[in-house]
Amino acid sequence: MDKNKIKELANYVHNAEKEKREIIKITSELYPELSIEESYLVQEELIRQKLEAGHKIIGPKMGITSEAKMKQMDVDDPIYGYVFDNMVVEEGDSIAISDYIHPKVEPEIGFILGRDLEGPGITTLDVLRATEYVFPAIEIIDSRYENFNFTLPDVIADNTSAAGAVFGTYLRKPEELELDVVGVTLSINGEIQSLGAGAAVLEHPAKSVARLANMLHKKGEKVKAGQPILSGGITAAVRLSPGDFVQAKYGGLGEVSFFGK
Ligand code: 0L1
Ligand code: MG
Repeated sequence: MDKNKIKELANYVHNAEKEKREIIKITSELYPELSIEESYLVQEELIRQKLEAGHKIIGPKMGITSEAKMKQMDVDDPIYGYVFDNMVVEEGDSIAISDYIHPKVEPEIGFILGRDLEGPGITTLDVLRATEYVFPAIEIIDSRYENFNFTLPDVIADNTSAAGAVFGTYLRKPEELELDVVGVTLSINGEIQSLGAGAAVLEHPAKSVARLANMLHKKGEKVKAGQPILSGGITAAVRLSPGDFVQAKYGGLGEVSFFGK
């Protein structure tokens, strides 16, 4: 794929994000042959454009981390993208639903590493030993594609639907918890909409961070100390509507909440 095509596809998803409007997936007509490798080139260009516009990367995020989603999309690897500074929502604050296209929320376990992790060969144990804190988080996903209808390369090019992140302030050392059996409920206006346990994320959320380190190695990058990392959705994502109070509660890891106006 030549540089002009990469730019054209990155502009396509970036403009949709800026203008908060749905687009037809890239692989429908624009570039049906888009491969996974090429889609990461489009994502890199999208990220370059965002940095050029003055936004800053806050940390990486993992996506398609549940067996069910991986099977559904017929893939062996999860995917990654990035949370930017303009996506961060303070715990307890409000967002305007009209600032998004068709937002959904999913509860996640966040990690902060005390030292960089560089693949290959990073294991779940390596991640746990390098982790300074884990914390509760909610990711807001807002695919730029019509009806969240996409193939894997489409969603990678779209920065894995990243649109918002609420980082909870309840910090715990990883050895204080068994992260795979931490239970999570996601409630909207006090009613539980979905629930799950940490093991829904690749059997263990730390395994997801290990996979991230090993995938980033392929492009000469590493997972950096100090950055909040979203390890992947623990439950199915739930659609947001104006007036929603969103709350994720974790066994032993506190809770995190925000409002949608
Ligand atoms: O964070 C995620 O798992 C979302 C990845 C993209 C899939 C989606 O938008 O549902
Ligand atoms: Mg997610």
